[in-house]
Order: sequence, then structure tokens, then C-alpha cells
Amino acid sequence: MSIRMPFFNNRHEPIKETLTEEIVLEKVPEHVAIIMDGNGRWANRRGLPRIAGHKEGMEVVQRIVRVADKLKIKILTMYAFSTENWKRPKAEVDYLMRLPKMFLDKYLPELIEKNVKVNVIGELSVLPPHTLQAVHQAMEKTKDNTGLLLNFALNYGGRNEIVKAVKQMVDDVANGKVAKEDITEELFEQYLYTHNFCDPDLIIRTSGEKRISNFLLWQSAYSEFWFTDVLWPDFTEETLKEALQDYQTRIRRFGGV
Ligand code: V07
Repeated sequence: MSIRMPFFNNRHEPIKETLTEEIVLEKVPEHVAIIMDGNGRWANRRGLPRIAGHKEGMEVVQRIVRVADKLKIKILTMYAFSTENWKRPKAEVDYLMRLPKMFLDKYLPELIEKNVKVNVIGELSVLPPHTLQAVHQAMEKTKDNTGLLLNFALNYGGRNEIVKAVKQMVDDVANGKVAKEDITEELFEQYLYTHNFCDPDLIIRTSGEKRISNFLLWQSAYSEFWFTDVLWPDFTEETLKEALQDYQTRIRRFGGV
């Protein structure tokens, strides 16, 4: 028998008119990854500076963490900052680099209370020290938590990740730790940031763009994709459930029949 959950709006009232379908809890994807696009556009439309969109986007992250926790999603990976984002105006980059600490100052106690484990993937060595410190502290404080794995991609690029893995593997071949004959897909994966977790089952991208944009390139080989025109700051529990419902209607074949 399967447990079903009705849809709720932001006021926790069941939604009757628009969404009558339900979510089968046993078929909720284990790993959901999200490209949180459209924060700047959201702000522009309101005549606000772009950073106001990023701030609102940060609030939405926590709202979606609560839903993911409730639905027993195991891993939630959020694309917070790409290796391309350094090209943005310096003031915007400076603001973005303060968001991890802002988020953690505000929400780390709640994450700890919810048994959430915080993790960060990406090229972290070049981040400002204040950003690194906040992130390291959160990872340390939640390292033994066994609930939702909340994974932020920070200064992450898929090609960069693969090149980094290749270099490390070449080193290991040179120093005799690995024999060329032993290189397989399974071994290669051990060199990626994501070596501890399963590939994303579902990748969501907001704001109308339908591209992967250097996110989880290796890991998305068999992922389902779901795109929406909804801008990230407008993304709600209902939007996530719409994505999950669509996911549950798809037959996943992993290339077989
Ligand atoms: C950022 C808010 C979400 C929309 C996308 C861009 C702006 C949360 C974090 C974060 C990162 C690491 C961490 C805890 C929180 C974050 C950046 C941007 C750079 F350990 N939101 N958010 N980091 N945005």
C-alpha cells in the first residue's frame, strides 16, 4: 500500500482546484538537484536591485529544505554559485559571497534541529575566508547528522570537477596507487566531489532556461529533467510537488527497455 500526500499551498491549506494529483511517498526521488535561476529577473520586475532577488532566493532555499525534509528526500543539491558567476559585477559577487554566512547565521539552528547534514561541493580554495569559515563550521557542526543531506554547489563547475578528477587520477597512476588497467567509471567517480552520494534522480531548473549550464555533468547521465518558467524567488512547495508529480509519471529505464 502506498502513502499519499495531498498538495498544500503556502498557508498549508490543501489545494483543490489546480492540483488534484498526489505524491506517492515511496516514489519520491532520493536525490533532487536544483538550478535556482531567475533571482535577478525577479528583482528587476519589481524595480529592486538584483541583490534583493538573491536575498529572497536565499529565503526560498530554506522553505524548500523544509518541504524536502517533510517528503523524506534524502539529498538536495542546490546550485548556489557557478564558476562562471565571477564575471558578474564585483558588488554582486561580494554580496553573493556573504549569503552562505547570512543563511547559516539565520538557519543553522533549525537545520541542526531537523538533523540536516550540510555539505558544500566546488572549488572552495578560492572563496573569501569569511565564506569558507562559515561553510566549514556548518559542515563540522552537522557532520554526524543523519537526516536530509543539504548539498550546496559553491564555485562549482562540472567540467572543472572532471578535469580536477583527471589530474588527481594521473597523479595516482604516476605514484603507483592506481594502475591504468584498473580505471573504470566506478573508480573515476571516486575522484568527483559527489563520491559519497548517488546521482541526482531529478534536476529542476527554474526561470525558463532549458540548459544544464555546467551543473553535475557526469552525474546527470540518467537524470530526469524538469523545467519551469517560475522564477526561483516565486518557487513554492506547490511548484516542487508539481515537479515530483511529473517525475513520478515518468518511467525510468536507464537506457534499457
Ligand atoms: C545563494 C540564494 C539562492 C538563489 C541562488 C543565488 C543566491 C544559500 C547559500 C548557501 C551556500 C552555502 C551554504 C549555505 C548557504 C547561498 C550563494 C548564493 C553563493 F553552506 N543561498 N545562496 N550561497 N543564493
